[in-house]
Amino acid sequence: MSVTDTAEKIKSMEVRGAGRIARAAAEALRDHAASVRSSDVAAFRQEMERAAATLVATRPTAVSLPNAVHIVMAGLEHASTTEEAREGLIHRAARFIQSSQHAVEKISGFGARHIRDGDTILTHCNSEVALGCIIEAHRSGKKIEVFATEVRPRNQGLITIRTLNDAGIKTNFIVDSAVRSYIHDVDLVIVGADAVTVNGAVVNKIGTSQVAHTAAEARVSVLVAAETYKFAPQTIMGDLIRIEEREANEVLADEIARTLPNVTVRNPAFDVTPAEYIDLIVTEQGAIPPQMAYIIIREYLGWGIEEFHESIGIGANHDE
Ligand code: RUB
Repeated sequence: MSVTDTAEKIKSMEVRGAGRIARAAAEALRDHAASVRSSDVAAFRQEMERAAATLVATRPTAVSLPNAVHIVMAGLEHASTTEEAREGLIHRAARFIQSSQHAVEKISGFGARHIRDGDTILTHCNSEVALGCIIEAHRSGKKIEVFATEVRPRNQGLITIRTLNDAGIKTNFIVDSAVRSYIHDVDLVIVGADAVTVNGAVVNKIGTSQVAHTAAEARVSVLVAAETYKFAPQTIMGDLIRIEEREANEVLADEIARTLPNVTVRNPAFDVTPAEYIDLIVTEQGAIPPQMAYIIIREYLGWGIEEFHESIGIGANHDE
């Protein structure tokens, strides 16, 4: 698919969910690299950078998107011919897509081990990896039941209940505000993530922090399923994750809004759950307490103190 079409589909949420967004961006860069005709390597690089910027600008919160683009684009500046640049990029895109799919499988297996026979699990929004854990537990023969929220305003809960239904899992569908009414029937909360910050806070679909707060009050464990490329290196430098605020008409129809001139609709798509409400983050490298987020950023995203020192001009003292 072209970069423009992919960007449009990500913006309109036809392609949604942090992992799928990341893979769609990698695919678009791969296809674009294959189609750019220029034989001048500098022009090729410039065109790929333009395409990367278009993709990154589509949705501001899911860190998986800039991380995927960064991984696919890495090393482009070292290529001396267009062919070398093209081949390198196509190879990195293919490797990213494959390892992303592999990460989903691994996390599903790890996460399923935290689900016990007879457990009732609550999930919010529609997360490929969170559902992967639940479905894997069911596949392994555990008798489980799920509470899935509706997820206003875009109703991602409908996608979740279809998937659970098709997997043959007993599911209760509830409105978002019913979480506290049912939390004592729940043994474990499992959600996905759009971003994990250096202090272990998890950015996910709006309402996740209320779910986690309610779970903490009821002493129900909260497990976050997140690939390592959802961890946010820029938070080491103090950058905040930007929370996307979407169109008002996702919440209130324009014709009604027009009759209410004193009313402003606020529609943040995501919120931040602090580390203290999260018991474990399950990554493809294994489960970690949220407080260990820095280690993941440093070890698996190649970001850490050296880059921090370079960025503030102290100068790095390392060999690479
Ligand atoms: C989706 C959402 C998901 C995360 C993780 O929001 O918040 O929980 O992206 O999903 P939206 P996954 O519908 O606005 O994109 O585990 O599939 O990456």
